[in-house]
Amino acid sequence: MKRMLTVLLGIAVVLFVFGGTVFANGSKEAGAAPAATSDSGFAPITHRPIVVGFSQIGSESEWRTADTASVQQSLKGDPDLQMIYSDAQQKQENQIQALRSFVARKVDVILFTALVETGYRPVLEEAKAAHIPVIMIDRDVAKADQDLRLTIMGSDFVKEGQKAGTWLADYLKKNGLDDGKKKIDIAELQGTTGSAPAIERAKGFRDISKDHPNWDIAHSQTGNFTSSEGKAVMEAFLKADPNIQVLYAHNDQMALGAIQAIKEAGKVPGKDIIIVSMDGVKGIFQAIVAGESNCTVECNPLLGPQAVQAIHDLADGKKLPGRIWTIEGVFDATNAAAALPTRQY
Ligand code: GYE
Repeated sequence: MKRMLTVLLGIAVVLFVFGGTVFANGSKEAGAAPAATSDSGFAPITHRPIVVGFSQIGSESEWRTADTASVQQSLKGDPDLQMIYSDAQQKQENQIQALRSFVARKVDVILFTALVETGYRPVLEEAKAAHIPVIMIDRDVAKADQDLRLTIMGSDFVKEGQKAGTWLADYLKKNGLDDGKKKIDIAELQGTTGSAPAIERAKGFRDISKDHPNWDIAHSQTGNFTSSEGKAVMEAFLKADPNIQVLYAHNDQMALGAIQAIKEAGKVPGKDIIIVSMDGVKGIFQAIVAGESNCTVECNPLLGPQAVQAIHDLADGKKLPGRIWTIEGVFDATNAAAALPTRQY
């Protein structure tokens, strides 16, 4: 009796698997009945390859180069996936056009890094109407538009800003540089105006600075996340104010440009001006080890494996978490040299 049951069960499993396979071959175009929506709200993807449109913002920094390479390599390295890549070259209109072309080509999944937080709603609605899931990677859209994307993977930029502020408070205190009364003159190089990391890193830092009434963010301007603009803006800051004591840069790339400007102004970066920035790219590790910069708050760009995992989970009909965080650290003169040999970006 038991054996009979086992045999019957075996036949049922074979039929189920075989049936599934036949059905899978039917794919979208073959007129198969639309698959039931899964926990994610989207139909499981049964055909192969799964076509993924990846809309990247550009190549403004070492961080971005590492991020693009990680995502591209992970997608290309997976035989189940086929990537269509688009580089918006820092122009929102290019990005909207790319997203629209992904919808027209009926890709299975869109991977999307939003250059700035707002302005994508109409095209995201088009993706939704076409039942194409949108997975954000790195930079999110604004809260009001988050109903149109499935999930976001990347860093907590507010927390990064807080980590920078906390590091600075500790450093100033430890070195007897802040008595809580005398003004601390701070310059801020912001990231691309309207982008999630610029908005949130500014906010996170202020969450800490508001508890230090003598901290004065006397200068704040965008350096667009690039070394050249970081340098130019820092030059202007230094011309206007020779008393700047701290530079808070929203990424390492701008800090690296600013270090040049500080040197050219006859000052010593890392000493005359304390520098804290974000990302954790090799260049800033080297600068910290050389004493020319002071702290970097890590922001991990190696998001490719996570992206591939999310696509597979989605294809398998699993529910994706609303937010997929990356784990990161803080590096200064106490630990940068030890970590440098193992840094991957
Ligand atoms: O910090 C910066 C880049 O969006 C987190 O963009 C990313 C930021 C990163 O160009 O270097």
